[in-house]
Amino acid sequence: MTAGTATAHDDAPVAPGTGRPVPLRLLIGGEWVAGGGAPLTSRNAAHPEQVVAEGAQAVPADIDRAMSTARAAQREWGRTPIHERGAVLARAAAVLEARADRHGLELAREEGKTLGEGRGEVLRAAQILRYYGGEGDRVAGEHFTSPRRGEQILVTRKPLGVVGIVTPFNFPIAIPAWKIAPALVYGNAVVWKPASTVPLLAMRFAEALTEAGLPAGVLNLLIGPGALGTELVRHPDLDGLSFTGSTGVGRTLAGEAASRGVPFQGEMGGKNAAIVLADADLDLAAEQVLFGAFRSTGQKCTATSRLVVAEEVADEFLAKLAARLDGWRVGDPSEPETHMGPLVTESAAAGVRDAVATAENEGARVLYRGQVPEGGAFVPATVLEVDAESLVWREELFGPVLAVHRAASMEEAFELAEDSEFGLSAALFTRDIATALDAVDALDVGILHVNSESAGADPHVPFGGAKKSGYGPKEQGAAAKEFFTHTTTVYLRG
Ligand code: UN1
Repeated sequence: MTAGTATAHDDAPVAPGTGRPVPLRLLIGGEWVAGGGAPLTSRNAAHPEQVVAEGAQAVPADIDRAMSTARAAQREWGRTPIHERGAVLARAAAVLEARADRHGLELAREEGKTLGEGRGEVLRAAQILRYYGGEGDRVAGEHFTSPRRGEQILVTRKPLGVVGIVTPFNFPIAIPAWKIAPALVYGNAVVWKPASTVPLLAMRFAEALTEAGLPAGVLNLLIGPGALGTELVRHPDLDGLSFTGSTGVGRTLAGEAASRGVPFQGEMGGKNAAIVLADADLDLAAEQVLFGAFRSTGQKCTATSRLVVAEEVADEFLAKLAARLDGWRVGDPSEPETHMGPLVTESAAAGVRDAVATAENEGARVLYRGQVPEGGAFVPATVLEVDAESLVWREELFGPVLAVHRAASMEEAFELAEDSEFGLSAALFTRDIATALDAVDALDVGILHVNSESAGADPHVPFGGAKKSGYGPKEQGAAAKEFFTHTTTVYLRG
């Protein structure tokens, strides 16, 4: 095995925010190469006139090259001891930790989340790499006794082979880490297509792995449009596809994968409720609902987009939330005092503005609307009181919009929270342990937070949704091996 070329470009690193756009490259077979497709320009979400990175996209022929180089590299990588594979991930974690400030700023510029969130996300990617870097020290399979004398039964794990990874814009480095780290440590090779709005951060993640000594061909990065993801899932040589993104795209890819017998893992929409009951600590709840609904400008699949609040405390709670929003500074995310940046693109912002206007025309009552700067893809923090038919109650907007509904009882609150085809996460605010235990039974969600915001996920525990939010095995922790490996059951006699 030979190590790939470490960095994507020979130029000295450009100080983010000051210099020339970073040249975009694809990673195929360990070489950083220019794409053969249409030009791609990655712009600063707050200042669209500033170009963050630019280059040419991949074409379908690049998928063929990436797939065949991945297939060849996987044979040796899959036979490499898991501790050696893990050591590569741990070294990549150290690379990202050393560059957290620089890449955090690049992330804030390219995607639009704040500097603190951007830096935090780079460190989170490092934490995920470290977690999977230690996988060799954990339980690898199972051992059963046999009903027959002189026999034992072992269940061992093997990589799928060459897996496709399709990732969204909203966590440009953490979501790739939580798919690619387990894929690699379990011995798979990867062909990765990140969202075309965040190509620079994708390159940064791939650079960390190549600099850490990942062998050539084990990870291939293809930058390109959404259609490239469809081409990838249609490739006859693919052994699995892991996707995070919109429900519509996820269902299309799941259908393509199913028709070819390719295992599919999909993390899709959410319409996550925060439930604030009358006995809750209202100050804590206001802080956490603020974070859940408006951090990352509401662009998390785990964001709080619905609020169910007990009637008797609703006015008091909403006043506390509005007071916190008054202190929320919206602006350029690369300025340290900013709390909320723009949406990822102007077209994403236009979609959210349209949805809010439609809801208002249909009778939604505006409880709060914040200020935004001129220009850029900004949308004000918006709180709307709605009925359960409203589109902002039912559809995921992926923006800083909170739909509110009052509840007359705990039972009604749980019913309202359950009134969604999605079931990714929920947050419950109460001081009563019996109510919290009732919620564990009543709420059909993949992740339940009691007295904390609906977003957030630790690397060592399962992540994923119930109902229409998820498809296939869960992600992260030990759950990730359910997707990235298959079992061989060995009936062993001497
Ligand atoms: C988080 O809640 O911190 O796309 C992570 C998403 C999720 C990740 C959420 N898959 O937003």
